[in-house]
Amino acid sequence: MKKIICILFFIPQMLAAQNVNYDEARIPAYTLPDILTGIDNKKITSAAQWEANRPALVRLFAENVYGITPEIKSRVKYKIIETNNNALGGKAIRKQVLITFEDFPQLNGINLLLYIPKHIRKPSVFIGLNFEGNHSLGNDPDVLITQNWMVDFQKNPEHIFKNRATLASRGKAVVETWPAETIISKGFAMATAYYGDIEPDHAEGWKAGLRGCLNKTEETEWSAMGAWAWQLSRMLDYLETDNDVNSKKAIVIGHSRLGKAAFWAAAQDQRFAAFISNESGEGGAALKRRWYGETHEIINKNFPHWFSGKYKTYAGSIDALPFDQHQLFGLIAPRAVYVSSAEGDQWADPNGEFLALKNAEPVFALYGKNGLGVDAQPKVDNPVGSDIRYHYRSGKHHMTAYDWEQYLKFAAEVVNKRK
Ligand code: GTR
Repeated sequence: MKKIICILFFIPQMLAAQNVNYDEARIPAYTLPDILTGIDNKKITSAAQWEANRPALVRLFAENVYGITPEIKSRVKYKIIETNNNALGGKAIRKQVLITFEDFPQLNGINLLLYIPKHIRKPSVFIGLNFEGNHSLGNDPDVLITQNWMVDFQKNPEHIFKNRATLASRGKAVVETWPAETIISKGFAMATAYYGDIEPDHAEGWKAGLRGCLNKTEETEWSAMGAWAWQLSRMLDYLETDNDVNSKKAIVIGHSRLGKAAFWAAAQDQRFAAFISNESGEGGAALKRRWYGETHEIINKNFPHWFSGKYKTYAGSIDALPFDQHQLFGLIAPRAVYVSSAEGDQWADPNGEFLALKNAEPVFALYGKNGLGVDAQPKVDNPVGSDIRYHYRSGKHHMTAYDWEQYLKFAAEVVNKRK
């Protein structure tokens, strides 16, 4: 398993090896745009002023990076495919909900898998996308196998054959991002869906996905990241109709590319009560201006569909971007946020992830929220912060039991306690 993840992770690094820097001392000096200067160039000194600045800042990120999410008005149907009141050894309620869009019959719809602990009434809920279908996450035999196209992450035809999941791939996810039993035992619900339900993750994938339904060309307003973020909001729409969970306490979480999508979803959609970035790196939690690990040029070369056409025009001139990712964290305030990096994941620029969150502190302070409590990136396995939190884990690019231990603590201490 670990070997597969390493291969996956290192391919793009090998492709672009000549441009990759892992030496902090070689990073050219850069200046971050002042987070407390509004789009109108006026100084921001109150939460109200930050709120007033919010829509224009979201718009700026959309225009330049993630693409503009169009107004999509399609009638939505929720079909509860099945419910089981004795799932996960009798500890959880399981629901599988098919979300379809009347105007886009070409799409199979979003298959939402929901586990709800039985010992808590209306629990907070972790919500996020998964890499290889709901069935790949655990050994629950009744979870439906996704029929949709998927990236051949594993290079193992027993699990993914001709870009489709096989029966044998149940419980065989390349990244075990969702420990359902642990989440349930701590009194939280989880809601997840396969990210390829809305757009297959390849350069031409938009044609078969939601963006294709809208007849937008790839290079126009929005991007695959935008479509996946949209998917997360539609999953939350459903949760708002489900009385068994507390949708006001929805914690959007994502690993790696799915962390980038979750970040953009949380920035745009303030209904998400909290955001957790697990090694989302370039295009996610990491500062763009730092020449360290994956860069703007590399990510756009390897994944041209992830971001908007406009974003590509900053190749070689990233300093010209009128913002950086610390401001995207500012857009999460005053909600709770957790960022995690891993020592064996220098590709994601762990220190750049820390610095982005650190430089967002002034916005959280406007709302009376505490900062990280440290000035420099902490040592490994030493979580810091209270309202906003960060850890630098030992080990590789992954989402581990250690990560979840911190997230569940954070959810109990911060998210559950908020009004
Ligand atoms: C890598 C990519 C990263 C990250 C990762 C993943 O190949 O360079 O930005 O998104 O994939 O999603 O696993």
